[in-house]
Amino acid sequence: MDGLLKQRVVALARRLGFDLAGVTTAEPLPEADVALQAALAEGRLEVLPWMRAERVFLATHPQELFLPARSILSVGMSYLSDSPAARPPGPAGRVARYAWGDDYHTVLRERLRDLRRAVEAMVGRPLAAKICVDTAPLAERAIAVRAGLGWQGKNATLLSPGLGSWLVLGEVLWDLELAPDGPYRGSCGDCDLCLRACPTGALATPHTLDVGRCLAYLTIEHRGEIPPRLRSFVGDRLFGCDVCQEVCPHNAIARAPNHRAFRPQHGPWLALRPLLALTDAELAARFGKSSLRRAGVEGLRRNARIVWGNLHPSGQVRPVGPNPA
Ligand code: B12
Ligand code: SF4
Ligand code: SF4
Repeated sequence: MDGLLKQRVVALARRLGFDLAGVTTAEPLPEADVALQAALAEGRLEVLPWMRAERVFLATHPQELFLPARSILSVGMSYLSDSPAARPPGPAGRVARYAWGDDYHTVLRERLRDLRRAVEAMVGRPLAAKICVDTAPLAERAIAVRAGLGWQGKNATLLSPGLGSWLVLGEVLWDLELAPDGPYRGSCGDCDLCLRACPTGALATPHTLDVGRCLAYLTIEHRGEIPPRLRSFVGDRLFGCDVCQEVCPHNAIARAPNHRAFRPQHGPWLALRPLLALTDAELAARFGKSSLRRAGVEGLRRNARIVWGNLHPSGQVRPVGPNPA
């Protein structure tokens, strides 16, 4: 195992703008395997049609996902920025913080590609490497914990001292033998603020999220109508939910790296009116480089209608159409 090379790779990752970087082995993740299998068996992942037994197995067996892997570089980037965009006039919906700037998938993937090229130049050979940012079947938070980046909080997010949980994660699986870092050994202690703050009770048990009740799932991933019994919980949340992070004491003291890529462009607030009749062309033009795309035209229109209805509970205003007022 090469300790010196590891240090150089981690230093390079820092220079490329990653706030956190650590290395772990490509060995299976047995604890995460048990947790994910339990989530599957208990039906907590049922609403995610792609999260099936095979994917869950791959998530905790990196070498099954990418056979040549000898180590994994885990990176984290904070999207915290301390100059939010101004609130537009009129009715507006709230956007989760990770989606205020450029789409993190693109931001991290491009940097990881640069990193891979730089490491290839450093070691003088092409690398067999797989870059993952969210979309690969990989338990990214469990990997980050084992690479020493932070701990998994009771709200299920990866938290790091000084940066809190305002982090997005990425990995490179490669055929490089790098000395692993030790796992992070922090915990939430007896705090339970996030469990009590979750609007829908999706965090009834620490560390285990009931995905079907989570507003991030309902407003981003869910297709079709949101069940009427859950619509009032959406409140003014147009896209995603940050409640279980906003109440976290570690986030109250988190430092903001203010990365240019995450400069707020689409949040914290978006005007509702233009979204009520959003078209595919407008989605591409306005949100082409943003994570907001993920909800799709139908999803954003649906969410805007629900938020509009929640903001006008007396029903005197018709919550559909391009100019509902
Ligand atoms: C599916 C998914 C979702 C789903 C389900 C989320 C969930 N908690 O499972 C939905 C759509 C709801 C969602 C929401 C969000 N997501 Co999301 N999501 C994912 C995705 C694609 C897979 C996650 C997964 O495997 N879930 C299944 C569950 C079972 O896995 P898990 O929670 O990691 O499992 C652990 C726990 O069960 C834990 N555990 C169980 N019991 C116990 C007991 C103890 C004592 C301990 C310590 C641990 C523990 O061990 C397991 C393994 O680590 C990942 C990317 C990836 N490939 O990993 C992004 C990812 C987790 N999401 C991310 C983000 C940013 C979000 C949101 C913040 C977005 C938002 N603001 O709206 C919210 C956060 C909601 C929350 N509180 O988790 C980031 C998280 C970064 C971070 N700091 O943690 C990720 C890593 C994407 C990325 N590359 O950056 N997401
Ligand atoms: S994202 Fe919102 S709904 Fe989901 S667990 Fe956190 S507080 Fe609850
Ligand atoms: S609010 Fe408290 S329990 Fe929840 S993640 Fe933060 S420290 Fe952990």
